[in-house]
Amino acid sequence: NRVVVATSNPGKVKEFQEALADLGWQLEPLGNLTMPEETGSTYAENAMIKAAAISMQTGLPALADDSGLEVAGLGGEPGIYSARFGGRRDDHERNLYLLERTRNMLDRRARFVSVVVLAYPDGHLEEYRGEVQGTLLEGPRGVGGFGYDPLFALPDGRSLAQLSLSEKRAVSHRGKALAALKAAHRNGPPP
Ligand code: ITT
Repeated sequence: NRVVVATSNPGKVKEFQEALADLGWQLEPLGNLTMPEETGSTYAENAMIKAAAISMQTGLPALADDSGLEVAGLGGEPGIYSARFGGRRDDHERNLYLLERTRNMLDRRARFVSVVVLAYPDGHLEEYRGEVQGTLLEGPRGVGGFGYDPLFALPDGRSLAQLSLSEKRAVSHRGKALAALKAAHRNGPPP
């Protein structure tokens, strides 16, 4: 029941580990494998590309997530390009850029989307999706999480960066996608 976690994002690794702990799978890190280029045009395609590439290379099932932030006032940007929004590759720089782009913006509705794919060496794929609706803050709040978490507020006003791992799991896009994966595997055999 070994499963490779096909992500280079340490924040995602922590969330996978916490969410899937009670499945009893042996989650293995990417190690020195390199992630493929994300050439798809949807979250699902990119998650599939990542999971399938790592499953092929290792001969083990592999779990990948492709996710993004969609801001209503930006016409859904940055979406699948969230990791390289404005050409910035560092979380802090990207957050500053997002604040610049959304300064005085009136429609601050936003959502996070996650598509999780579990790929098997025989080519079989499973796909799970989750979303969370919220609003974009005008400045960072909280120090937890990763990526855009300090700028994304839930309807109760707390940002995702103010939540513990388990609190974030209960409400987040990735938490919901992983809950669907867990439900599908609860009584089934390990991968
Ligand atoms: P891998 O492809 O190696 O998994 P990545 O960080 O490049 O890592 P994505 O291509 O899916 O992953 O990019 C998604 C980006 O969207 C990510 O870098 C964050 O900036 C943002 N993001 C996704 N989920 C998030 C979350 O739960 N909280 C905050 N930001 C998130």
